[in-house]
Amino acid sequence: MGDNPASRVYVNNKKKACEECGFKSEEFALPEETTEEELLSLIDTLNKRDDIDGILCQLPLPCHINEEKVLLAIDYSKDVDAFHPVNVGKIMIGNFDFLPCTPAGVMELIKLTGIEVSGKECVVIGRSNIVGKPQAMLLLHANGTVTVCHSRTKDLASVTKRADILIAAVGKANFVTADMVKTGAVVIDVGMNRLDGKLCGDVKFDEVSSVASAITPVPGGVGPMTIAMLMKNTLKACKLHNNLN
Ligand code: L34
Repeated sequence: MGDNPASRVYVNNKKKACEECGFKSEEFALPEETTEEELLSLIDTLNKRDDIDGILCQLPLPCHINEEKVLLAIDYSKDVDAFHPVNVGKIMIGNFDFLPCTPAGVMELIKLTGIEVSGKECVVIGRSNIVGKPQAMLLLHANGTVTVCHSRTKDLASVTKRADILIAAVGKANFVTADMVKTGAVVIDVGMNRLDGKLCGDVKFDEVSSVASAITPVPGGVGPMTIAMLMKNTLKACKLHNNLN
C-alpha cells in the first residue's frame, strides 16, 4: 500500500520467486489514500477465497492504517509471514505451522553452512517484532544461549564481543564495526539500508569480514533467504488447506 520504492523492489522479487516456483500470485497495489476499512475489506475477501492459500500485506503501511489491526485480520492459516498473534504465540511455544521469513532464512543460512547453534553464545542486536524477537526465539529453540541487545543496552560492544553468532537487525548502515566482533564469530547482516542510494547492511562488511569466520553480504544474503522462506511457507499453507502431506 502506498508508494514505497523499497517495497516495490521486494514485492517484485516475491512475485518473481512465485513464478519460478509455479505459484500463482496476485498483487493488489492500493493507493496511499485507501482507507483502513477498504484494506480490511480486501483482506476479508481474500480470507474467504478458496483459491488463495497465502496472504501477505507488505510493510510498512501508511501511518493512518493500524498495522496491528491489519495483521490480526489476516486468516492465520493463510498468514505466510507468521505475523498474526496466533502464529507468534505458536512460535513461542515451539509448535508452529509457519516461521517468520527473515529469522527462518537466517536459521537456514546457519544450518546449511554446517554451523552448530547448540550451546553457542548468540547475540541479536534489535528487538523488532518482525526480526529481533522471533530471531531470539528460533535461536533458543536451536539450543543457543541468547542475548537480545537494543538501544538501551549498556556497553553494547562488550556484549556483542561475546557472540559466537552475531545477528545484526538494527536498521542503521555500517553500525557493526570490527571492534564489536569476536575473532572467528559468525556474523549475519539483516540490515537493508540505503546510503546515498546504495544498498548496504548494518555491518561494516569490509572490516568485519577480516575478523569473522563467516559473514553474509548485503545484497545477496538474508534478503533472498527471506523470499525463499516465504515460498516454503506458501507451499506449507497450500498443503494445509488441501490436506496434502
Ligand atoms: N509483510 N513486510 C512483510 N513481510 C516481509 O517479509 C517484509 N520484508 C521486510 C519489509 N517488509 C515486509 C521483506 O520482505 C524486508 N523484506 C525484504 C525482502 C526482500 C529483500 C529485502 C528485504 C531482497 O530481495 N533483497 C535483495 C536486494 C533488494 C534490492 O535490490 O533492494 C538482497 O539481495 O538483499
